[in-house]
Amino acid sequence: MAGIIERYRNRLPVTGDTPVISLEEGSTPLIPAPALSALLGEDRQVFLKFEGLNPTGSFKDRGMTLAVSKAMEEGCRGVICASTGNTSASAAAYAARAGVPCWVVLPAGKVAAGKLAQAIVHGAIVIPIDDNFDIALQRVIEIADAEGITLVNSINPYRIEGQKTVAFEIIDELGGAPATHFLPVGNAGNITATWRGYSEERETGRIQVPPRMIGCQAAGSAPIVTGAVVENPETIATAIRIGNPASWQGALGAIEESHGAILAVEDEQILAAYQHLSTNEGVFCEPASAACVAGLLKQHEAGIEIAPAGATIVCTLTGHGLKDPERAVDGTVLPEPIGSDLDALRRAMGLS
Ligand code: AN7
Repeated sequence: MAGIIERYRNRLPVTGDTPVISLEEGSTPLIPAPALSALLGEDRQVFLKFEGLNPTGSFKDRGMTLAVSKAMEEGCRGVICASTGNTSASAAAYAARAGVPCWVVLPAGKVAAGKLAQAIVHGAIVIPIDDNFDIALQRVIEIADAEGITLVNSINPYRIEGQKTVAFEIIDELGGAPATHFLPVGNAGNITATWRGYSEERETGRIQVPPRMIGCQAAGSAPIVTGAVVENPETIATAIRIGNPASWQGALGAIEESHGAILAVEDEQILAAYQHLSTNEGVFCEPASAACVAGLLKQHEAGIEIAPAGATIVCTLTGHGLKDPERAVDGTVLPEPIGSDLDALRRAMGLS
């Protein structure tokens, strides 16, 4: 399967001269979630758009293929980003593919192990700073501008353009738009991009009514919910530990135009949703991704109708669970090794 540039070439700002730097991103599965569907009842169908199955394990690849391809077309000398982890993993991989240097500026100690490993293995120059993501983003904007290095955070317009393709795929798959679309919100690029994708499909006439967009922020990092910058954002969902989202206006536009909402979910609710997905649906996403399912469960528990009976609901699971193995294991201690005789195995299995 081709990557998103080839699949949606006529919908993206590319020409025959654009070198396509692709790892065959996109075309991710839309997985039915029977346990969540049963919970909502009345034949509502919940689907998980599992963006964790992109080449670097997150939705960022959709935007990065376009951002890096355009950077190469424009003759860039390298790429730079600030990141809570996934952008850096993706930037490092696409820069490696393109053969240009990549600098990543990260909040020290706040990036999940798998993401850091990816940036390192792809040869990025990793610069941890003693500050949070919001400060890191301000700094890389200044450096990129002064040094003529291409910024590949989502304020790069090609990132949003690439990421809008997730909506095209969902419509391709469902044959129409879902009634409601839940997704986690950090820097707010993805809600902006997904909404743009649906809006464009309304203009082409392929859908008549786009979904209500429901953004979910972690309660300790919920500036769009509270309407104020959070100076010291905190959450176990480190990917969305962001206090001053760059695409704040884009998020507000998506929520308003779609008659959607922006919700705050507590870390406990995020972890409960993460557990639900892994143990009941068999889908392993990272904590930030589970925030959107936490939002769905929170609304359901509050008696809010998520979608009409018989309607379709999509949750974007933005990143793979293997990104953050420490969270997955979280203090679990394996039993002491036993002898390999069958009796011992039967006892350990609880069969005798
Ligand atoms: C798994 O990597 O901001 O609202 O620097 O990694 O578009 O920012 C990651 C964000 C959701 C939020 N889920 O998306 C970064 C970064 C996962 C993420 C988000 C991120 P945006």
